[in-house]
Amino acid sequence: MIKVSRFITLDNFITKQENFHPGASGEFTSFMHDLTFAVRLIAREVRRAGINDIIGLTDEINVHGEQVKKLDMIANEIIIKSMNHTGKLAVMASEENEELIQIPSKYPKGKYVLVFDPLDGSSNIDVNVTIGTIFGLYKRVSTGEADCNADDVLQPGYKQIAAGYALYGSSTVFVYTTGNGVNAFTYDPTVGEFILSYEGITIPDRGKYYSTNEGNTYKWSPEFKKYINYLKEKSYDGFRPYSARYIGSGVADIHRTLLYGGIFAYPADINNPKGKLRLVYECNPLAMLVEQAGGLATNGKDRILDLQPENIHERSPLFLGSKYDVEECMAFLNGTK
Ligand code: P6P
Repeated sequence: MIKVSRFITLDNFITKQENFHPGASGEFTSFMHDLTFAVRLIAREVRRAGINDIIGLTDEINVHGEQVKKLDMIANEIIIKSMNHTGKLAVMASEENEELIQIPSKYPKGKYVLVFDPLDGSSNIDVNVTIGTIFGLYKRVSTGEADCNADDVLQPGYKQIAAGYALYGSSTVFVYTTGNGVNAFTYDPTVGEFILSYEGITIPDRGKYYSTNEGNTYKWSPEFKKYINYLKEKSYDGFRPYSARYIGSGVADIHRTLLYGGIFAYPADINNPKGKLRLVYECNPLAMLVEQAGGLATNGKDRILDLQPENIHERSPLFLGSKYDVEECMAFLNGTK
């Protein structure tokens, strides 16, 4: 799906975007160059995973008690080592690290705070399903040369100055926003550049797809069960019954939702009272992208981007996608429909 009126590389696009930000120092441009370098290194490892035989479980257990596949660790290390010496970041937080990732004292600190999930959807690595990297970027709030503190990463999502993801699928696609719309770039390894492939992504006001794990149906609230059953009913409104689409790799499911519309939902359930997805480095970046594309993202009650995180790895229920679909889902959840 190529929707562009011009051929332009990501580096040139970002540089031109500086015009939207008077007084831009070029530091964000440099940050994005460093980040997309890390993405290209991760893409190389993902593509070689089967050949390198690095697939398979390690004996490592991550902060959530889940066995970490080697590729998660490699992606995490690639991002940390690509970003910690650039002088652009003051601190980082990753799904794979229980604590904040401070900038080594031998490197200069910068003004940005990076939060990321290095390889989301990792349970799909062995079956060659699309996986991805998710990131959010904030301005540092602490001051001075001392180590940064949790306040720097526990900022509400509306304070993000940039957010995006990289998809490692049939091609490597980089999607991001700085608050001026959403653009996608596809990596062309023959020229070694990310090239603009979709300019100004806008999510349809309503879609025909719902994306949720129906294996959890018995654990859902009666209201959400009622909503999903409603979507499956025959009707003559030209939309219902919706089609089910669920890969189990959040970035892939949400990328499709962004382009085709509909709703992605990972609700709270009897086992996960706060849902499964992580607020800081999954829900907030994805919520910024979907809102910038004209959609909505809520936790079932409140706007995701307005939530005040209490800890780095906290979870949140997530309902995001087309405006009409999210609003209709909320009406079922609050009992008005
Ligand atoms: P379930 C992947 O592990 C992930 O964090 C998201 O990428 C994905 O949307 C979700 O979990 C899938 O969870 O419980 O449906 O397998």
